Order: sequence, then structure tokens, then C-alpha cells
Amino acid sequence: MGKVAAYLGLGSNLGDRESNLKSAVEMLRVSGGILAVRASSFYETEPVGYVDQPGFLNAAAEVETTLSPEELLRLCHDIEDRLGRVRTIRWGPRTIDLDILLYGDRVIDTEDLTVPHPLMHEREFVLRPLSEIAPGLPHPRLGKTVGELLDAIRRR
Ligand code: GSY
Repeated sequence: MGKVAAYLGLGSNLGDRESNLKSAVEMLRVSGGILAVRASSFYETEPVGYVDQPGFLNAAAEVETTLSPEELLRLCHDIEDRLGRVRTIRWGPRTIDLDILLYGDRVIDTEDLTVPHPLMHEREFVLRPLSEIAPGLPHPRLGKTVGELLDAIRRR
């Protein structure tokens, strides 16, 4: 299989958030099937959705990978588990959250995986770090770039 550029969203709002994000990026770097990782800066963000929880540190990462989307999803879950994420309430606090945002220009809709991530275009905490590393990247369903999507929600 060839290599693909995939984009991940990372977030942490429990424990040492910076160390959690750094560890997740390091674990990606040394994982089989991950050829290169380029991570954004870390952004302090207010909780969205379930707001009665600690603030988040969010980031985005570009991974050059030979993994299939399903294998990449399994790797993300494995890293979450290894960093001690305990799944409590849905949308609740987490030591680390790793979401697949984009996988090349693929549109995927299975029981386990929806790519592009269905909420990414509405979330500043996703688009801001992502636009730092890939402002011209097109969203394969919406036909706009990441930078344009960020401008659109900022103008709302
Ligand atoms: O799906 C991501 C988890 N999450 C976040 C997040 O990562 N950042 C911010 N700012 N708010 C959030 N609400 C949820 S749920």
C-alpha cells in the first residue's frame, strides 16, 4: 500500500496536559506504519459542548502513514489506552483524545469511522491548530480549505 497524509486532532484536559500531548506525539513517531509526524503548537482552549469541565490543550498532527484508516484508528485508541484514558461520561474530561480528522482525500462512513471527522469544520479548537500546519488543505466533502473553514467560523 502507498503512503497517505492523514491528519489527527489531539486534546487533553486532565493531568499534565502538555506532557500527555507530547507523549502521544512521541508514541505516534515510533509506531510501525507511521513514517513521519508533523505536530502543531499546543493551544489553550475553552471546553465546547459539555462546558462544566477543565480547559483543554489542543493540537493537530500530520502523519505520513502506510496504515489503513482502520489500522490508524486502532493505533489512536491504543495510544489513548496506554496514556491511561479512562472512558467515563461521553464528552467528559480525558487525559488524551486522538481523533482522525482527514485521511488523504478519502470520504469514509462506516460504523466505526467517519472521515472527514463530522464536526471538524465547526470546531475552532480543531481548525486553529490544523490551519497552522495545513492551511491550504482541502476538505474533501465541503470543497473548502482548512483556512477558509476557520475564517468562516470566525466570521459567524
Ligand atoms: O472531541 C474532543 C473533545 N472535546 C474538546 C476538545 O478537545 N477541546 C475543547 N476545547 N472542547 C472540547 N469538548 C470536547 S467533548
